[in-house]
Amino acid sequence: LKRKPLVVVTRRLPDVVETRMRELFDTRLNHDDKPLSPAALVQAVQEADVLVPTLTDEIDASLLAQAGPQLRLIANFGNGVDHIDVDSALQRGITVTNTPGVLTEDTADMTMALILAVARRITEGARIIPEESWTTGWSPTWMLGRRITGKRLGIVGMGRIGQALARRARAFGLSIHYHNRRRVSARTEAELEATYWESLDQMLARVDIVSVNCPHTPATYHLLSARRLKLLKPEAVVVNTARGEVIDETALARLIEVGDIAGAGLDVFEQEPAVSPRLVKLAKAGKVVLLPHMGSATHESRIDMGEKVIINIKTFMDGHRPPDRVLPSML
Ligand code: 8YV
Repeated sequence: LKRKPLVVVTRRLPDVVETRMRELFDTRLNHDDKPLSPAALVQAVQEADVLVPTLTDEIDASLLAQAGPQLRLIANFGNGVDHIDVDSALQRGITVTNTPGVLTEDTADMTMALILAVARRITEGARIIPEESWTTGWSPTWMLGRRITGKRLGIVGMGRIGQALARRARAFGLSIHYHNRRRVSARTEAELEATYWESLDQMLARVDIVSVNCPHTPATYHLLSARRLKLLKPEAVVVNTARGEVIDETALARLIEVGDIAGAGLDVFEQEPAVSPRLVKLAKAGKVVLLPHMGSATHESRIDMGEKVIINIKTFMDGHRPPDRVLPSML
């Protein structure tokens, strides 16, 4: 009898996903839900046929160098693979998969929520009544935010999430501008009434809201650099539900502090879970809205992500090409 593959999962996953995994594979789960220690991660790559990591696991070249020859697949639970040295995995003949498509709508919702939260001061306003500080009552000039209808949204990265955001933003009366490595199809552009900017610099100088929706790769690290952030209008707002590393966070904080950028809504940070004290201070002052990496955090997304992981493992183990292979051209 062929033995079942040993699948090592680094974090707790929804119950239905774990149950299904146990039925299909010889599954080693992590009931603690704390990230595996470096030693436990080494042990995992030495024993597992399949590793199921998440973004809290650093799968770098030195870890992969310690992997046993039985490790054939890294089936990431999540879309972004910037915590995995994909090149080094591929060189060792290890296939890498991710979970695209199933968290698109939820992440786009959260992006829209951040845009509204910053522009209309929602989190700031939501603190007032619980803190019992609504003492003076309503006033015509109090808690004024900025209208979003009629404003220009610049989307950096027009993939699935960028497009899902564009559809939502159009319903809110925003005009859609985007920068991407490649222009999207004429049909998609027409459907979204989106204007393509080959030059990110030119787009940044013209938009009122900029949303980061591209992956973090060597090419996008600090894509929104200090120099580029300075191109934004002083009324502009920056939103990020992708990866912290795409924005020079220190420069962003500084520009908001001095009033060269109006505010920001951030769900991701350069050194998670640590967040720069300057950003925290700005959040207390109501200039920025900070969320702890919640973009795809719905029950539905997590279950669908788990199903994708299972399909990728099962297809691979059956000797076929898994649907969500990560290829070097994507990085
Ligand atoms: C997850 C994400 O929270 O998919 C991604 O890239 O950032 C989120 O969906 C995380 O990746 C889970 O590993």
